Amino acid sequence: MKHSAARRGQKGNSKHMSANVQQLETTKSSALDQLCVNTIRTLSIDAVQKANSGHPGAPMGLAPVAYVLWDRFLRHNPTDPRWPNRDRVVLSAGHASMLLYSMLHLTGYDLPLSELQRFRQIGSKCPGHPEYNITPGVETTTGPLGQGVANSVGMAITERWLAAHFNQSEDKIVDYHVYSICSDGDMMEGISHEAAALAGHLKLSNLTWLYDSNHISLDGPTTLSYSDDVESRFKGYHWNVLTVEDANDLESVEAAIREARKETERPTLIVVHTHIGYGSPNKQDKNTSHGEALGVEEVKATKRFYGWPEDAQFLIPEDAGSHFRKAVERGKKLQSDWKAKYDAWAAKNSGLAAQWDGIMGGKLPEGWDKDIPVFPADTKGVATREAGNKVMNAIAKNLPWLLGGSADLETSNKTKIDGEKSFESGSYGGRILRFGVREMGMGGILNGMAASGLRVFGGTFMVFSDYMRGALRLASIMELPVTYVFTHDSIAVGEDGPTHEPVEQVMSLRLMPFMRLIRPADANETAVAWKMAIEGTKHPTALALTRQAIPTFDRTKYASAEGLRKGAYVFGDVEGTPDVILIGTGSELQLAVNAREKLATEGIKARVVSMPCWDLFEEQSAEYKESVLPSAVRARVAVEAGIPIGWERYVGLEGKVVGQKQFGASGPASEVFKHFGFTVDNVVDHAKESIAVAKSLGKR
Ligand SMILES: Cc1ncc(C[n+]2csc(CCOP(=O)(O)OP(=O)(O)O)c2C)c(N)n1
Repeated sequence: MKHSAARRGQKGNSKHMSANVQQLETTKSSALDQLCVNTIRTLSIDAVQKANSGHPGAPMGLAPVAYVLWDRFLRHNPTDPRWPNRDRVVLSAGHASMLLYSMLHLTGYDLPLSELQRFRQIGSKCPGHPEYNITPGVETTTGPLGQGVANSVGMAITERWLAAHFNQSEDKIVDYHVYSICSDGDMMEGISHEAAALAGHLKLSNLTWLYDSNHISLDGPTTLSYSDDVESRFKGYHWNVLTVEDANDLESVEAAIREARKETERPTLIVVHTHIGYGSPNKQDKNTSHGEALGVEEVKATKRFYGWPEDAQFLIPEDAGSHFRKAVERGKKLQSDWKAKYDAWAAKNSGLAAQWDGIMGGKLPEGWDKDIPVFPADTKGVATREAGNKVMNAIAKNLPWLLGGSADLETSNKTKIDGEKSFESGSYGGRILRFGVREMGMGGILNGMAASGLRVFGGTFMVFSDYMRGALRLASIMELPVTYVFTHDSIAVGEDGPTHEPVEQVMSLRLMPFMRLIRPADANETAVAWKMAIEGTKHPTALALTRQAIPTFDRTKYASAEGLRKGAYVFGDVEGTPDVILIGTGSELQLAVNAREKLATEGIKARVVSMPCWDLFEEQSAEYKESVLPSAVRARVAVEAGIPIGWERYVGLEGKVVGQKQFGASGPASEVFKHFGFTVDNVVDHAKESIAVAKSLGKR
């Protein structure tokens, strides 16, 4: 325990608040500052104690940092948390959520004390970890360590792009700063390495990370597993690196942030040395202050140390409260000054202003989809990744705020926006994002961009979607309309072999609530899939696209590709009740179509259903579902070159699945396909088997 040093600026433990205020010594900061810092600490402690769950230690250590940041730097308007030019704060160490909730409450956001008192309870605006869309002022959902800092890079990229796109030499309407508060855990996670490296490369000087260096993580001291030279690491990433030796020294914290704000070439990392559980006689500097309430007696002892009335709960001393609330008037003024600038700018730049309103209002420009092509029938066809490129480009032409790129697989993923520049330092208006081989980073960055209003997409091989899974999950939780271009979507990858051939990925993405996995069966379904992805403002969309050419179906012979909108549709039918239903997705629909023809020569009537998106199908009415998959027909076969588990949902116990139960193999794609049974004959055999099983049970 280093209480003698830690007590700096404080003494006395009188039970009377007014007396305490007077007794607080002011060495480097004022008594009011100390009172405010301790208000943040005690609110956080009390909420965790009341919930008997949560993480008090980090807010106790970080309170001075948060105080200086909000009090002396942050340009925000608590009465309009969505003011577009506000500074962003991302609490990447989401477990320290009470720090953020305390700041939002104290500075006047619509987050009443009663919500803090219901911390971690069902329906509270103060859930265990900060959640986007639940709490006003929370910029992104955090908790899975490392994701928040990656989001902050996406937000900083967005600011640079908006500034390049909208600011005019005489009128600048975009100039916000992005801060992220992060912890040892954030620093250890690989995603922070990827995101930091890219931020340094892009020279994002509008980004500052405040690193809570307290040498403690969940299991104990960080020395158990962590000895990175963080300063050197970030210098190696071309960051500006600053150090604050003592977080309680408010002036040092302020000086460091001021320094960061002056930087014009590099993002800044401020390593702030803090004490986890600061002020707790028995838990400071210990992991016991990390993940559980301090305990009733320890709370009292800690409050005594702060010079706080030990029995007071959720106490906000009047002086502290009114000081924090100054943020409200300050914020209103900041926003109204900005609005005047904006109005002058908008009067001169009506076209840009319409785009700005579109972005900020989540609206699409008139005619955004007018150039999407219709692909002519073609038996040889085109790979859906190629078709996807054409469709995406047709959209990008009329949707100026569609940005995207790939994790170094542009030529494979076909994600290039034609005629556009790359987003690079010195050329921040480019719309092609170059993530490098950083899938995890890409996922987190895309989320930060989408949360800032831009429409974004990112590509990699389907098999590497696993690397991005944490970010995909958060996009789904946050309901962000990110589009993922996952090409090479089956064992038809071929020669690269099992490491590059997705088997379980397509099905596993269907498991993720809110994620729309769409596996289009030809070029025209790809066009509708992209349309759905862009029209939607809530769902992330994972497009599963083929490497290999597949036929573009003749839609005069088969149903319209618009059927994709319903998730599944009758693609080719028969007179009367079918003997069997063949369900196909993506590149395997052609097997179902050809099997249908072969079965017809034997007098067996097969209906073909194209089922590119389970989630969309599940949203349809019972009548519609029955019209596609009539319950009277039990003989069914699903054909998909992926793990079969799950297809029972649609083929039932009498049905069969032509799927891929094991990892793939290296060889020419067509050979690999045949080797694992993806042939018309095999589908026909499965259809007959299913018919036999159904018949044996007295069903059709
Ligand atoms: C990706 C991920 N892995 C594990 C966890 C569980 N977890 C929460 S906090 C934490 C470590 C805490 O250490 P640190 O980041 O240093 O925070 P501090 O203890 O200083 O508050 C862990 C492992 C998590 N939230 N996210």
